[in-house]
Amino acid sequence: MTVQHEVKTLNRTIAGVSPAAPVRMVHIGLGAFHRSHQAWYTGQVDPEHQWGIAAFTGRSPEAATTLAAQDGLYTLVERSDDGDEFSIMGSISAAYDGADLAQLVALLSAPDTAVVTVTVTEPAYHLGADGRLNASSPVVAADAAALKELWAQSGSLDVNSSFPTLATMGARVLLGLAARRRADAGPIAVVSCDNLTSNGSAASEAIHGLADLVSDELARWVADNVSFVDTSVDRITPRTTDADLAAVQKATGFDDAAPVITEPFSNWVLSGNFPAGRPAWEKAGAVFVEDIAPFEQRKLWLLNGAHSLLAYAGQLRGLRTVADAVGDFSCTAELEAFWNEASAHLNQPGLDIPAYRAALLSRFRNARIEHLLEQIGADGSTKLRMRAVPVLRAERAAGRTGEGAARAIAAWVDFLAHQHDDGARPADAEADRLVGLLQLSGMDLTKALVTVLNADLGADAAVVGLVHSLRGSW
Ligand code: CS2
Repeated sequence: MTVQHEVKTLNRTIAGVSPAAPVRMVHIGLGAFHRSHQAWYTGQVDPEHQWGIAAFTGRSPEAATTLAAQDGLYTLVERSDDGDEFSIMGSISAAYDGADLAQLVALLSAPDTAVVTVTVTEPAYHLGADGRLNASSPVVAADAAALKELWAQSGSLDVNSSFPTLATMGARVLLGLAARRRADAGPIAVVSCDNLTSNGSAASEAIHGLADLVSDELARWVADNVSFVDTSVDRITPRTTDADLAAVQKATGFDDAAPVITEPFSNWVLSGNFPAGRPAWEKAGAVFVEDIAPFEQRKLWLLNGAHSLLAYAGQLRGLRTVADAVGDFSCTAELEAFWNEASAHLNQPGLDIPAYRAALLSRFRNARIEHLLEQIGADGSTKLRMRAVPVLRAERAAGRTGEGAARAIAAWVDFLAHQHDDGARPADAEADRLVGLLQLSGMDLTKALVTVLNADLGADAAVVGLVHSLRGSW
């Protein structure tokens, strides 16, 4: 006999979750990763309910509409080899459409708002291969012009009446910061939680770099009042599927339209100041360090670098998930070769690379986490710049070929070429440029795509020759 359970609406009253905490943090980029990571850490360490999060979407408003309808609540499913654990998370106090600049301005003008966290994905910082703000990108140029005009009209980005349309994270946050300056609401921390090299500097480039284009006075205020914190963030969070929605409803009885699936593991390393305070994230295991570089490199090269290699080499071999790829002999051999190269440049004490690699392999093998290679393969042009290029360069500087890292690049080139032959457009923020280059073939194509990642490497005939020789070996 099947017992029919009544499905309950998910809200704070019915779920018995405390009322929403007052907002002290603003988040930009309301996706699954924010909810499995920063929102989870905050929920773990805030028993007095002092640190509510107001989360804004990055692009479409959809995630905010869904979450707002459930009072900001969602189920976090921690999925291990042994089973699932379900918890209802309440640290998000409010969810808004990222285009709702009036809300953003109001919250950033409030002295109680102490922290802005950001997860908008790598390309959304609009930085060039040199790490500087790409001021000639049409969206950046349009946002800079809109802010400049507003500044010229009001002398302070006074936006009481009408708001401009701003597309980029940098411009939206800058508008909010300008309002904070006008309100004299004090200093604040901006915390990038995206997988970028020196993500604090990247956020500074995206925001402060734009302020430089708008007004010297505003740029000075940002320099004096905004602390850009560097972080290394880690928690594998695949896309939620329909089957997950059904499993959550079955296990909890709640009709949750936005659950998040994640692994039990999580890690957060931070470096920088919080001039207006912060939640005690260290109580949930976050680590504060002076020098983030070694931790960031360990994570970006060993975890993310491996992910990108597996994403392309795995899909070229017809594989679907990370767990499938680490079950494939050729993929794991390539993975180990890449890891050996990267590890040679991770020598700082305390990194414990052998244990880190072993733990990564078992995380990747968690077959209950359906982490799609296709999802990881998106935006390769930005990701490989930080995941494979630094290892290749370090290997060559040490007098070696860097074949392991070059193979990740070769896999990307072949993957793009195959996709193009099938008539599919690359899932990449630089798709237009890539489509143009994919008209080329042979060594010309290899050289052009290596140049997209790094101009010096593209000009190095030995590197281009090596990458080219590794193509087609899947
Ligand atoms: C992945 C990351 O999609 C990707 O590019 O490499 O999202 C990865 O799963 C996370 O950084 C894990 O912490």
